[in-house]
Amino acid sequence: MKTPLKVAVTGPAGQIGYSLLFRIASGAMFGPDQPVILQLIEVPVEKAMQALEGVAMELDDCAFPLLKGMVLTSDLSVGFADANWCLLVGAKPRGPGMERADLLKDNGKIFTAQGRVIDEVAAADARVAVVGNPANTNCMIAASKARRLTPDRFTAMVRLDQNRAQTQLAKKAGVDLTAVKDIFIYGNHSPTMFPAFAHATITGEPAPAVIKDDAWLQGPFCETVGKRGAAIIAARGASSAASAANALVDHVHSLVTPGAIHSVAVKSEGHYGFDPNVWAGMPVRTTTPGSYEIVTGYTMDEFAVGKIAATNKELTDERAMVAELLG
Ligand code: NAX
Repeated sequence: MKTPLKVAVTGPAGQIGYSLLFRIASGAMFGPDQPVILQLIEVPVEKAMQALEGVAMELDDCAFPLLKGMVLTSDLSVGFADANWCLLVGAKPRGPGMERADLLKDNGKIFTAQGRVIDEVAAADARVAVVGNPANTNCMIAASKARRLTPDRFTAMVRLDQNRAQTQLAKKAGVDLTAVKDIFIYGNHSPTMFPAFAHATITGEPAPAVIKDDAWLQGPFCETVGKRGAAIIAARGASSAASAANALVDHVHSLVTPGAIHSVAVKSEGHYGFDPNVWAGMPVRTTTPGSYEIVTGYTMDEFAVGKIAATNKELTDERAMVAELLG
């Protein structure tokens, strides 16, 4: 029997949490022979902690053989203690009339505290995956608080956008989903993101050659992927949760699977024209479990360069809005 992994999750009583925890405990994230201990961190509000108790009761009632323990807490230093993975899902939602700058600042404070405590108490091999929005910038803030853990340990999720783009390409081409490969997301997890269709393949051929509709690829395709979150809110009356949880399972699973090539928001280090110090989506290749290298060498055409410049600008603007929280 392997040693259980300690998996800290913030926002476990929320929508995404409710779809996520059961998948982690069932083995979908770390594999069918990897036991886990869930360290669940909610806000210190009675209603939230009570809801968390209910979720924990349901996890008990699933009798998952891999679930070796649960910690329910609102104390960051308890929740992140010795954690191997820190999944930062909880965040403050944007309220009516709230400016984006205020949302950035309010969430920035949350990720400042979490980054600091993770750096102090998490395991030596700790990895962090940020889902709470604005995910890229929250991740940058958390990473900026770390002195022990290097920036590459901090990633933000753009996998939901990759999954969305893959499905849209398959539908348009009328092929099975598995025929679509190498569709990667560049930039911010926001409508400015760029799904780089020119590098995607469909049954081994370049996607544009199969789809033969550049206007659709540059227009409705990019727009559908970029605004899918809003379309789901409009249809469902609530934001994407099960698909977001599924994408986080994919994000982490790919990061622990050597050889996997997938979209992750990482410190750009200047690749693909991004500011070196923003967290931007791009393709990475997992090297050893938890570690990765940025896949370089994709050439960008004029359209792609313009899209990347726009999403990079949004990321640097976000950084300017939280400048006082960094470092
Ligand atoms: P919910 O509002 O349903 O749940 C959030 C939970 O987080 C609540 O239980 C709340 O009490 C808790 N929470 C808030 N602040 C916390 C803190 N400081 N520490 C611990 N827990 C805290 O939101 P949900 O639908 O689960 O979404 C969570 C976050 O994911 C949001 O920020 C949302 O915008 C973001 N998303 C990110 C996506 C991505 O692809 N990166 C896609 C889905 C989702 O929209």
